[in-house]
Amino acid sequence: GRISQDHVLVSSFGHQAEEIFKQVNQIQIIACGTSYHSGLVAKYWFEDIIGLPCFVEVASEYRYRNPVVLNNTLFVTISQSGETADTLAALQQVKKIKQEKNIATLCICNVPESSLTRESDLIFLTHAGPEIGVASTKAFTTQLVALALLLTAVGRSKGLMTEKRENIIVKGLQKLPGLIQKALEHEDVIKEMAKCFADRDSALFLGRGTMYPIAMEGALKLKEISYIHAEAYPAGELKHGPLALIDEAIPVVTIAPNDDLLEKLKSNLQEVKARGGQMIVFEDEKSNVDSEGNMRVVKATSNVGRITAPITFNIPLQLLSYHVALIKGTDVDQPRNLAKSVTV
Ligand code: F1P
Repeated sequence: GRISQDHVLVSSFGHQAEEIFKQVNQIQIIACGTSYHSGLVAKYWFEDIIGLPCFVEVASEYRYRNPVVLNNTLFVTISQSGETADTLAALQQVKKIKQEKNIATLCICNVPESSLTRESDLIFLTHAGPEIGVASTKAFTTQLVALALLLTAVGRSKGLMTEKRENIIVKGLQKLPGLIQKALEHEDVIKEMAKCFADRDSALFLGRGTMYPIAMEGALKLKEISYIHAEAYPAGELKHGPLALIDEAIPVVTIAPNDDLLEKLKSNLQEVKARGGQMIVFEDEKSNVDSEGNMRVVKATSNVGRITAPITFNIPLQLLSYHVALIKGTDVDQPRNLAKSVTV
């Protein structure tokens, strides 16, 4: 109901949200780690669905350079904890030129009373509940939903929403609970697949479009909780170098939704298969990736669209890292060398 009503949705970002969103000409997203990956998904959404430019950068770099911020930018920080020092420092830097450039700041955060929420003009709370483990999981899913709502709110305020665009976003979000439930049902198969990672040193994750940031997040989770070196590549980039890594010893995880990029992706997979890579493919019911030979295919979703695909496909990747970590006996909740809030 809340999504269908214009004013209720827009004002959930703050009282002045509608006035601010009307003036926005581009979005700049700043975040770290998992939160950065949700921002990268949003870039595809903003540019592809409503045609609004969206730039995304890790706070740990942004804060140490002299970035050019354009007039009428909506400066969005994303953070589970709201205390990440790099993200806060980037926000402080931009606040110095806020008036002069008509910049508004918004934070998407899971902790109501945090440094980021205190320092931002607009606040959107993700309501993910407490994140017990160090590695963000629920936070990521809820950040993506928050960003889809931001896309709707900005699109509506600027008069950029057509019926078709509304349908892509709103209908997608309404289908989400059922789709996530279905993705979770594959846990037993994923647990079985996890066995082929436990004795490996490295893994590759491939995706195209929004599945590229989802692949990056899948690789980060494997690094964070299973201590396996993992890299993510946009599938089209393989031929520009990473193909040299492929042999029988490397598991290659690919996400294959049934979208316009599927045929290209299938030909990328053939290149990996021909070089003996051990393929694990999470696909949509209708994607029909050939499962012969060294390809193991899981039909993880059915009929996902532009909004629902990244949110849903992330679930099997999180489960995969979780089960690899359990097999390796690493501490899923308290990985070595990591802190929940990186405040330095
Ligand atoms: C950012 C982050 C997490 C990561 C780990 C270290 O935190 O990089 O994504 O899983 O906990 O910090 P935040 O800004 O989202 O709180």
